[in-house]
Amino acid sequence: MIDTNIIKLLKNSRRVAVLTGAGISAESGVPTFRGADGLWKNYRPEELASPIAFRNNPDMVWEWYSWRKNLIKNCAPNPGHYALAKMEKLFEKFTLITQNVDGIHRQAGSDNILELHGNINRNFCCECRKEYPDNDLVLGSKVNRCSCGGLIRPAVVWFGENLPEEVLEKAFSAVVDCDLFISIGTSSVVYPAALMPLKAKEEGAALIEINMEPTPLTPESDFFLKGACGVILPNLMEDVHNA
Ligand code: BV8
Repeated sequence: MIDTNIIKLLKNSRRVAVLTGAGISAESGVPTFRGADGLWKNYRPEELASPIAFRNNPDMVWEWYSWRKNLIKNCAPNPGHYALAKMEKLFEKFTLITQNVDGIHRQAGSDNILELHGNINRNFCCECRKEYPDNDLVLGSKVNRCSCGGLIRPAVVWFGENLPEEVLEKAFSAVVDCDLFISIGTSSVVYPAALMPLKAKEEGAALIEINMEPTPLTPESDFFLKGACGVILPNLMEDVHNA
């Protein structure tokens, strides 16, 4: 049973912003980054998810993304994704801001999604920016080249790269406008995403965090729901429905 104060908060909120991280896709089989079996266990992020890494060793970086693309292709939405898709319909305004690049929120039926860090299923040429779907490329250990000769990279935001301006602007306007902010399944260490719950709170929003363990955000949260989001979110939706 979820704390009745949280149910009341959800019932009384009109404009909600949600930030998700890798934790929401963990129960779909997508590895997280910083957990015990995380992607960053064997590599430092800068060695793989940065423009310098790609420039220095495009084949190695492309092989890592090919491995992730093939893995994500077999990952389906879990009850946490579906609960968020349902939650979207409860409020006057609902913005789903995600750090995830796996595209699973859209598969689950969410609509107003802001992909802060891009989407692993899209690719473009570093030189002429021509876009390439995965089906036009060879996934594996050799990077692909564009007809112009440029290297083709995944359409994700790497460390040291700016986030897409329009997406960032829309995200921050939802952050300052919301009366409830829910941070779900993120270690809250990657910026500027990690600033968003703090900014929402500063602007007067209530702040709920859902995670398997405390994060640097937890002390700032009004409510911390400890546990798996694939369990907590459906329970939350059921309690709100029955309230
Ligand atoms: C930028 C690429 C301007 C795609 C990723 C201050 C302000 C601005 C920038 C910075 C700053 N300080 C430092 C920076 C630089 C840097 C940064 O934040 N570094 C950190 C590491 C200190 N930020 C940037 O470079 C950003 N760009 O700001 O541009 C600029 C330009 C130049 C110089 C300065 C500034 C770009 C950031 C984006 C990087 N790209 N990924 C890809 O390959 O995927 S980041 C990567 O981390 C993923 O995108 C991921 O989404 C993101 C965050 O990780 P999480 O989603 O939180 O995942 P994690 O594994 O860490 O945690 C999972 C959590 O889930 C855990 O807490 C776990 O307990 C929980 N969990 C697990 N299972 C469950 C669960 N919870 C509930 N239920 C479960 N079942």
